[in-house]
Amino acid sequence: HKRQEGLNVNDFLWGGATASYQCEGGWQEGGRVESMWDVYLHENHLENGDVASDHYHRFREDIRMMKEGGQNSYRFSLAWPRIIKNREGEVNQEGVDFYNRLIDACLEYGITPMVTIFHWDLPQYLEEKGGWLNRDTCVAYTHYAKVCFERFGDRVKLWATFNEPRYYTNSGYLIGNYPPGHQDIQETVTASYYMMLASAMAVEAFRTGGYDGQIGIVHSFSPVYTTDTSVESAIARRFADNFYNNWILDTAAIGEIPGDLLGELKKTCDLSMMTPEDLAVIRRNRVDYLGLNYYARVMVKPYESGETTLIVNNQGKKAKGTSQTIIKGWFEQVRPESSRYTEWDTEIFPEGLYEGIQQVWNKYHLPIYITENGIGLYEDTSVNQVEDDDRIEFMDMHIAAVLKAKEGGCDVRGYYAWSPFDLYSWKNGTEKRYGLVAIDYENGLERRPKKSYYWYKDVIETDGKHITGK
Ligand code: BGP
Repeated sequence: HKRQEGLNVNDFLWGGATASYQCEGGWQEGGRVESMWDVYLHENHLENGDVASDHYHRFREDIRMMKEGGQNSYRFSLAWPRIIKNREGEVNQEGVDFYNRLIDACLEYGITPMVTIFHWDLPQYLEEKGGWLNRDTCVAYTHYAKVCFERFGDRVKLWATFNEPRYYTNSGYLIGNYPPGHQDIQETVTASYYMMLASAMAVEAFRTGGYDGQIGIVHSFSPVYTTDTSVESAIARRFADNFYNNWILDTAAIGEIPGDLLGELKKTCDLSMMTPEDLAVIRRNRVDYLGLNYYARVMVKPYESGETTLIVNNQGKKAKGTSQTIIKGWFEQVRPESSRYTEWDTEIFPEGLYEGIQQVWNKYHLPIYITENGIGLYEDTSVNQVEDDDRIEFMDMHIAAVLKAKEGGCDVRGYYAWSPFDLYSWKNGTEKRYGLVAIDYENGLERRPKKSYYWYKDVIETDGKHITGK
């Protein structure tokens, strides 16, 4: 295999991030088995990722464009259903070969791969046995992670065990808008716990295997704000911070699930799956770095009334303004009216990234990568070049926040645009576009760089000199 040359490991990583299900396509090729997303989307007749961006066939072209766009790193995920064939854990060599080609292409172009082991595409054969509600999945995951370290660890030095366990379990088990589509608090707690346990088990396998490099976790980071400085608001903030962040970050970085959170959960949930042996695994296997995906902050106020309500806008402008979060007894989300919002109700608040990085750095003192940041927009991609000035403005403000935190002494080591090219945005389909490169889904999936692609290239080449922060 080819080795990477010419890249200083101390270089700040500027890249783009994707996820296997969202970009690869080729869902029945190369011995890939079904994932829970294939089954869920097919059965419900929803827009799917059968073809997606066809990265499975065009990854060379995509990576070449990253290189030509000045990027020096690519964050992507491995599809478990391509690598492990069945519950017995047999390896699919064709899947391994595919990722070998992809990793080699990165190295050929001087691009540092940052590899996510699990970004939501659980093999259906495991979902059928209860998926993340079943501890056996932790064992299967650890076997899969070991296969990845063995086969790719000679060239991959930056690993993430999971992408956004909080978002995954919330969507799949609490809100119910993502597979498996349940709405159950107990299941949410069980699945979240098992994912964090699996993460720690993979970290342990990484350490005992003596692999070279760093292993971390990627979190959907929502720094919490309150409307005032009352005691009630401070309590609501703590509840919200436990709900959104601490459950993942404390567990991964300190090795401890917050005690006050466990105390609350214990009132209504069965926590007997948290055995002393497994809690010890969590405790002794902390991550090397934290990956933060930042889209927006969350502002909360004390809980007043109503049932637990979680409404996510997966319909864009058709449902603008309908998003809502109430966690009964804990907090209610507030929508700051003076703020700007995307068509999918995401607040635009770059200050939250600056303050959030500081909070995370001060609390955990671990290296930080901004593993995702970007804006979903409706775009007409039939033109020669999409003039995505809104994306440029968004990225400018957020990169300014990252650089300011870095200059202020936080150990931030990289920034990844979500996403280097257009891809399938889960339940939002392909009309919610994030890419720096447009994909013309109607015309043979042709790739055409948007204005932001050239803008990002200039940012990287000038080390952010032209960033305005406005
Ligand atoms: C993160 C996920 C990504 C990606 C991104 C944008 O939560 O890690 O997979 O999809 O958010 O979100 P969405 O596609 O829902 O707009």
